[in-house]
Amino acid sequence: MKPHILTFESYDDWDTVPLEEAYTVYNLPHGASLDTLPSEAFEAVQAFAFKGHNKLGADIMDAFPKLGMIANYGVGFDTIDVEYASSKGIRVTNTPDVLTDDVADLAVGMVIAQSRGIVGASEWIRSGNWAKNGAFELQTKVSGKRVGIVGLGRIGRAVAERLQPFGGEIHYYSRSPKDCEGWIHHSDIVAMAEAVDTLVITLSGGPKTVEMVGEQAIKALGPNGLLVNASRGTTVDEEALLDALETGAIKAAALDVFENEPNINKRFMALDNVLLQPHQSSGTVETRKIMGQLQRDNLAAYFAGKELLTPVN
Ligand code: 8YV
Repeated sequence: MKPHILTFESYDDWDTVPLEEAYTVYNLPHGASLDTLPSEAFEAVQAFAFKGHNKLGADIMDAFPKLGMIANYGVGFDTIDVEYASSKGIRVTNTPDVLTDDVADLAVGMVIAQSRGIVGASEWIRSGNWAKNGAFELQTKVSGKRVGIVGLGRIGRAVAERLQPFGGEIHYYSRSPKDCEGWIHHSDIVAMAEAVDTLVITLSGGPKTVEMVGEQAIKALGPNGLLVNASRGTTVDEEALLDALETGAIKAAALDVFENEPNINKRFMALDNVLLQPHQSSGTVETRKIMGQLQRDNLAAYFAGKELLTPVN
């Protein structure tokens, strides 16, 4: 008999087909509550193929007495109560490394797009402004600038490596200096924000990093500063960021993540100095296929009693 699993949100066919070949699959679509599942699912499900950014806590885990494994589709697992899972002997895995390039690519893309006004420039043509009113307003140079990376993990390092050839300075914030010659270490985010033109946030989510980039750091970037967030919305004081964007305390922001996704703060909509992305940094066909494969490989290892490939606990 095939093991029973519960998948969350929706998957593409390249994931659904192999999942259904290997398992009896129940699915909890986006926004659906547990009551919508058939009653036999609760006793049967042994593992979750988890996806999305909703909370996964004790209430959901406890509803499935045979649950032994949560395979997360994503590197970040801040919405999963890993401590509770561990206390119940439930193993948790994630999908690190395979999405690093994509997240770093998008972060750098956001730096360039927002500095050079690429989205607004396209709109300038479509709206007929180029023909009617002439040249687009002058933008901000990217090369040679000082960039501060908040959190020099796998993704932060990949962002820094991509930006290094632009010839500016690379600064980074981390608790202790890392092995990266030529990059400037800061143990204080506010001091780093004062020293750079652009701040790129690549922290992991979770309670330890909540609003780590606070009002002071945002203001320290100054009126020519650009803030880019490719981590989690929780890492930034979003109200302070909105205030700074509205008053011109900083010049611009480019954000792939928000506090309340997908129903983001409406104040963002009224601002033309913020580039908005719908949490899509790992969202390429190539990477999503590999993420799905790694999630399935972890599930397969669990059911085969083998060592998990990318365990979190
Ligand atoms: C999501 C992400 O997993 O990996 C992460 O931490 O935030 C993303 O890759 C993806 O959007 C699916 O929800």
